[in-house]
Amino acid sequence: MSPISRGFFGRRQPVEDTSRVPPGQYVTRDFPVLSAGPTPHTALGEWSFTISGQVDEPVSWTWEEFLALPSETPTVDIHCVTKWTKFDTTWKGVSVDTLLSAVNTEAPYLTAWSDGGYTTNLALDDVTDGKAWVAYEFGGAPLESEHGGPARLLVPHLYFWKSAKWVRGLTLTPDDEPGFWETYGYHNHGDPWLEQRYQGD
Ligand SMILES: Nc1nc2c(c(=O)[nH]1)N[C@H]1C(S)=C(S)[C@@H](COP(=O)(O)O)O[C@H]1N2
Ligand SMILES: [Mo]
Repeated sequence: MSPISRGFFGRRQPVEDTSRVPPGQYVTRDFPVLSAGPTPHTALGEWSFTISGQVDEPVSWTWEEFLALPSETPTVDIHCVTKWTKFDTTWKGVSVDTLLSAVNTEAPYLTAWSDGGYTTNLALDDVTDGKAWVAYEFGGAPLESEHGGPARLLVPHLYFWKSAKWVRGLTLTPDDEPGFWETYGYHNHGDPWLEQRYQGD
């Protein structure tokens, strides 16, 4: 008998494209929920999105105004520092380029802040040129609150803790100010391809 039988191949799962799996990650089809605190439930009538800080003039959108902004439908792979990677997630949202075009700024950094008090810091270079969105649909449906609805930041090229759930605004800053997990020892940048999980990596 041949050492590798037909039955063996017949039972095999489809092989993942390993070139899309960053070092130390495994691929999951689930969508795990990871939150540091309770899920906030902000009524859409109370919701707004604000760009403030080092800008010429702060700008705010209501929920209705936000939905009327030009939107995009990115399909992206996401990578959590707890080692799961999920392929081909589909979103709808407004690109951060579109949002930032409403202000004039020289600031090189920003802090994304959320209902519930979560923050995360990002370099402007990491969220511009088509690299980040404020997403309000996942898989063709309104984003579920446990996954950050009504809207969350989506920065798929960095570990998923940078993708702030329940995001309400971006504060432009002259200096890089560590956010929630960055203060607790997570890496400041968080590039999954460089395995920048924790400070010192
Ligand atoms: N506001 C907020 N955003 C957050 C978090 C959080 O605790 N609060 N956790 C982060 C982490 S560590 C991860 S891995 C992802 C998880 O997103 P998910 O629950 O949709 O999978 O959200 C990120 N954004
Ligand atoms: Mo995470």
